[in-house]
Amino acid sequence: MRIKRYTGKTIQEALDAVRRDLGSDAVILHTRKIPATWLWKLLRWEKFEVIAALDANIRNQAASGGEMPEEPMYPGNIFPDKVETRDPVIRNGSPSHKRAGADLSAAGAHFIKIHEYLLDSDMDPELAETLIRDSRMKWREAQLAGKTVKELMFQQMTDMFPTTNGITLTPGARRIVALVGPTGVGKTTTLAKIGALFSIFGQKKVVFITADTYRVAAMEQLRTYAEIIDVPLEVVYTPQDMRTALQNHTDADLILIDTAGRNPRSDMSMAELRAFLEAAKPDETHLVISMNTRTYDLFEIIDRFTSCGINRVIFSKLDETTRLGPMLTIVTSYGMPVSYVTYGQNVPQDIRAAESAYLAGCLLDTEKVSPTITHE
Ligand SMILES: Nc1nc2c(ncn2[C@@H]2O[C@H](COP(=O)(O)OP(=O)(O)OP(=O)(O)O)[C@@H](O)[C@H]2O)c(=O)[nH]1
Ligand SMILES: [Mg+2]
Repeated sequence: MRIKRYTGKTIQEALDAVRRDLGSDAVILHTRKIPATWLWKLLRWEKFEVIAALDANIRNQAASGGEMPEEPMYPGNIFPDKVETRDPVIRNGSPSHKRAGADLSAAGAHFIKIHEYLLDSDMDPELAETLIRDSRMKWREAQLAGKTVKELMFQQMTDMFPTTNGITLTPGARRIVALVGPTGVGKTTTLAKIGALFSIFGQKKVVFITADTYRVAAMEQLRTYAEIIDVPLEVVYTPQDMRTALQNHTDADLILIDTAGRNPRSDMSMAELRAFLEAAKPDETHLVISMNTRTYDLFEIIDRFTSCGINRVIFSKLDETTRLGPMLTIVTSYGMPVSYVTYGQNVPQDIRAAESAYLAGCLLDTEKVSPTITHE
């Protein structure tokens, strides 16, 4: 099977290139408008992308009513029984190579469907392509080891997700953790969830510090959580206040710092945030990003917050989207590990320490986002 990417000033131009190169049997996996750079906007340029595949075996069988799945498959149904059960060799692994041709074709159909699914999940097309290509290269070996296509893909993705499994405390050492991010992504709620996990379930000495003094409501929000969870809250107005607050709690196990939501495009507000963080010297700075943010904006957000020394990412609001592909795009592009994921407004239930297999499962829709509280 050949999978290739084509671009053109119009969709038609890209499709014509597909037809010229792969012929009219090519399968269109994905089309999209490429987000415009400022220069393109200025020049009023537009660019479109088409990902197409050609698999001679599959097409031949489709023509004879063979292995090609006829029905469209949607997220949540990417591993339909039809393909799985139709080919027991692929499902269970095979001791012989007698049916190797048929196996490859059915597996090829499966890979195409998974590729489509990954693109639908908003994963970066190049990453999706690499993932499929690498998996196909490992397919024969995996098949001999008794793996299904689904299991192979799952393993590939699991290996690509760096995670920290939440925050780890060292006995006798205080850990300072700051949460930063754009407005409204769930920083304060997430901070309350983490605080509750460590304080109530982990019996650790937790202290909240908030540097978000712009809105009375913001302070009240964290104060309410602090009262419910029964942990001290320090409100700091200046970087000097931050230093004093930290000196007041040298015996804490975990200091959780909430910050005001920042517009990453505002240099002044980012400089202010940096001043607070320089005073706090956090051991960990987690960037909270909401999964319902447009992919293009996600990159700008991360680029801008990099100046704040972020070294972890928290993916929030997983419950508000079915398109989770950007999670893998982000961690592979920036090499930044995921610490937590959140999937609802309930404190403290709707949070989970991030594990690679869980994230790969979410992405492949094999793992339902679960309300299980995990805490080491
Ligand atoms: N659906 C959903 N809603 C969430 C999640 N986390 C937080 N929220 C909601 O998102 C809204 C904003 O949450 P906050 O915690 O105030 O967000 P913030 O980042 O602190 O906002 P600012 O301080 O204003 O920048 C609230 O209504 C939360 O209940 C989540 O994982 N899923
Ligand atoms: Mg907040």
